[in-house]
Amino acid sequence: ASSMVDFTPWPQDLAARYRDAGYWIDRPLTRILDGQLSASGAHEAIICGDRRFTYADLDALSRNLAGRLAETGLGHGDTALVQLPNLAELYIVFFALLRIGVVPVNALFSHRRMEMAEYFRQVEPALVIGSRGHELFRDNQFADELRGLGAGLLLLLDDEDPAISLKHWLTPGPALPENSAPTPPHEVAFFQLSGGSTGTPKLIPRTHNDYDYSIRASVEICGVTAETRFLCALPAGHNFPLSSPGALGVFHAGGTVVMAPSPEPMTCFDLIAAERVTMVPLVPPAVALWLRLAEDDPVRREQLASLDLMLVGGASFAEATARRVPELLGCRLQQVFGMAEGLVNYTRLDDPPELVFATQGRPISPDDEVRVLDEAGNPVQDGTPGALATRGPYTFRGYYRSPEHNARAFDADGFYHSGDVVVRESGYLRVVGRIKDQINRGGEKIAAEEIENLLLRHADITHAALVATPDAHLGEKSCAFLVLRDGSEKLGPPALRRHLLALGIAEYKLPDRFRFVSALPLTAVGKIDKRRLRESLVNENA
Ligand code: J2J
Repeated sequence: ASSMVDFTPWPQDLAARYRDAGYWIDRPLTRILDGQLSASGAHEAIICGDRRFTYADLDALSRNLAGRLAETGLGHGDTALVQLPNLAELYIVFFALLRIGVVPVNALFSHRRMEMAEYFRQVEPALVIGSRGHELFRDNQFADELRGLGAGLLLLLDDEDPAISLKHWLTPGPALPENSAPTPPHEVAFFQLSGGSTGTPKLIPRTHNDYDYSIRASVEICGVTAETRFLCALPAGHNFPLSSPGALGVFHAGGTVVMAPSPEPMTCFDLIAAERVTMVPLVPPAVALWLRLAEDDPVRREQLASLDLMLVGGASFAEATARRVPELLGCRLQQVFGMAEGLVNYTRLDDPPELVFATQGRPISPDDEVRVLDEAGNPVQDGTPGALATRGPYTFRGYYRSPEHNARAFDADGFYHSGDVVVRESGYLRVVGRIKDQINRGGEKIAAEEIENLLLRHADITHAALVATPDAHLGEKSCAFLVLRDGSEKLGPPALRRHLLALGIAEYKLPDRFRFVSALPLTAVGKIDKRRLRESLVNENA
């Protein structure tokens, strides 16, 4: 194959501007590793359980895999669907695929059959890499299905059979062919996952140029250095722990990434103490758990002595909680408001406390253009809430193969409308609401329409609406309002959960609550009145 993976390019004038300003350096993302080899090949890049990988190891292993994959004929124009847990292999595979110009999607480990099948359908991967530790690949059924659908090669971490064992494919083999290379820097390097608000999960093509800029700039803003010891406890493929400044930012600076299986505080505190971790990105519910453990147990709190900086983002973070971070955890706080589509905002390390605690920061780049718009699409005054629209040197220009959705998500000037409601003051943003039909369950995003469609596949359900309901721990939980067919048996939550799980959705997408109603309220224009549904839940709790 020698075609390219399609994407919507930036207009020429903007692309020229981003190059002139030095944002786009026309080098592939693999330069992040190449840069470390001469100076610090022996330095530790990744600590993963009792395994330690130097930069030289990371380079050699990714080259081993790249060489073997290239030998099978994989290269430009090919895509890969990858689903790995928080292990060093996730980065090794990522760099291996980048090296030979195979464009990967990193599915989350929490994704199940529905999400995996959907990503598979969209990118038609020639290669699938999964793990026997995941329910989907425990037996051979799903793997055989994917082979039948055209996955020419399927590798599984820890398989017995060397022919398909990722561990075996990482051992030295055929050398990387001279002519194999990453995709051109202005083309797609990999796909990021969209949190989504539509019926099917959308993919975000990210180019080397745009992603690399967001990483280099984030490294500056977050003060990442070769001394940084970064704890990756969020799902490693997610945009936040990957790039804001993320593991890739740490590799760029020559620091060390310490893998954790989850943000669960007991394990993380032990790892921080043992590996002298200095930096960690977290979502707000995890911060709350960390605060509780540190508060309850002074011995535990001492384990955090090396921790210098906590980045918090992904969902609304209450100011009162933010203020407790330095006090109780003894580290600095940096708020992050980012999106896999591009735009990332940070509070700055030298910002005064009122900005650090009460805002979600300002954009990375002087060339991030941000508009805050009223319902008619006109700019609002500073201090007034409005819908966020943005374009810039690392904000994408179109979802993969989604012309209809792109027509709605982008305006005539190429600004991406994120669906967030923000207030801007002196350039700093606060996230105050949302107009997209999405539930943000502690940083995990749920597209209401996706779940409603799946609920409606149940023979006894005639109408379904999924809305957010406030939750003390997660910030938001989901509630499904259902109208049942006349005369149908009463359906209980367990049966409904079984229905959804059988369809194969990730567990975080299961509605936390169900409410059965005789009809859904409608707005004047006949749409489901979700505001009223949300209000009825709040009143219920009062
Ligand atoms: C409120 N809402 C926030 C915040 C994101 C860094 C950090 C986070 C993400 C991320 C990311 C928020 N306060 N601080 O990609 O690089 C909500 C908004 C936003 C959506 C994006 C990164 N930080 N959000 O969360 O693609 O609604 O990226 O549009 O998963 O999360 O979600 P996602």
